[in-house]
Amino acid sequence: MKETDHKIFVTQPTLPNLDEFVGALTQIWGSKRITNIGQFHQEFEKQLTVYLGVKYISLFANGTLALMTAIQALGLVGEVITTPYSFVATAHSLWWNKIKPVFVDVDPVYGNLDSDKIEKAITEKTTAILPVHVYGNPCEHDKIKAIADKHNLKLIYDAAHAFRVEENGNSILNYGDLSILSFHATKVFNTIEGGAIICHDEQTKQQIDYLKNFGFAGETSIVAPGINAKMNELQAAYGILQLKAFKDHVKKRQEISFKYRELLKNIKGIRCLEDVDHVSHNYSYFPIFVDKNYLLTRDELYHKLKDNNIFGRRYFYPLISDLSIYKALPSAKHSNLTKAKKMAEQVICLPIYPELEHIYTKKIVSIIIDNYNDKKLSTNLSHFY
Ligand code: T4K
Repeated sequence: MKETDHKIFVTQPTLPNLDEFVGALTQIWGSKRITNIGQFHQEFEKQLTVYLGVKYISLFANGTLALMTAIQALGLVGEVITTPYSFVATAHSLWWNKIKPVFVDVDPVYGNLDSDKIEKAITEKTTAILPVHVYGNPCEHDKIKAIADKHNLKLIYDAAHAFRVEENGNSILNYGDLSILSFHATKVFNTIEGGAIICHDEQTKQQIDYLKNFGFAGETSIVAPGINAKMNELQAAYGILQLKAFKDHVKKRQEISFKYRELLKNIKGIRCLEDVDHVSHNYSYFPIFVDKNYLLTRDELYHKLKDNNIFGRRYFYPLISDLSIYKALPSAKHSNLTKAKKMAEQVICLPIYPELEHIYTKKIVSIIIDNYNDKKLSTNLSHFY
């Protein structure tokens, strides 16, 4: 196939070694234990706590069910302060728990909840704060925790993008009362579908384990109105194998990120995100922000890439607060969410995944640079080739 005919998507999942997976499947076929917290589920939880540097982890069928259950486990009601600049599952998880999301604007650089704006949004109905580590970049945890403590609020992090992100050598999954992960096929670490809740004590872990299994505490004892949200044995076995290659995958993603950044750094009207000091990143996404100084609008560039078989994504556009389900909420007004609105209107996530070949990153950069006829940049690009 010619390079020009090949479709490149925003991501492509990495899969474990097939022979090793068949080995695990053979074991599962032999035992006939395929779900309900079997041997692989327990082993994967054990390995993940060590691998991620967290105390307790409970595996889930997906990140959305993990977040819905985390909210239920903390007994949240009323209003929860969150961000409009995220995937819809963040707000939907509140909706499923009959909680009103209160949207607060984001910081204009990384797109995380603006900690300086949280306090103003607290009312007598507020029970928690639900920030998102967008693209895996850590929120301002110290400031947010201080606000939560001062107002006696719970703190749940939607850490769907933050698998193995560390700040000063500590996992950011340890922040807050609870954090949730997503292991969806499009995530930096996948179990096809999957997710997890991270917590700090055995009692909370036990409660979460009950909730993800209908509330069963024993054969005839049901202690809560739980749901069925368990990860099955096949996915857990797949996940254990995925751990082996994760570090190598992050290294490849980092190389691609650095190349994109180097080549795009002098393009007028294109902004990339820089690494955060003292943070070890997972390079899960590569967002660029297109402003009016670029020769095309964001959507023109997005479609131009598409016309050339490059399928980036506008994560996160539209803003959650602009969706028909949420836009009538008082906190959804644009006047309050100007930074989030701007980011949503400027973003394109460029393709990034370990197996993305050099010729395609080169092609993507060329398409962007072709709109900017500067000889110096062509020279710059020639280093890359
Ligand atoms: N919180 C946050 C902050 C999240 O970002 C998410 C999920 C959640 C919570 C909820 O977690 P989960 O319940 O999903 O575990 C994707 C994902 O479905 C979603 O998991 C993710 N966030 C969101 C940001 O992106 P789509 O609709 O953009 O995915 P889709 O199917 O269009 O895939 C994108 C591209 O990836 C495709 O064009 C091709 C490629 N792809 C995709 C799949 C599924 C493959 O090559 N192979 C595949 O199997 O939502």
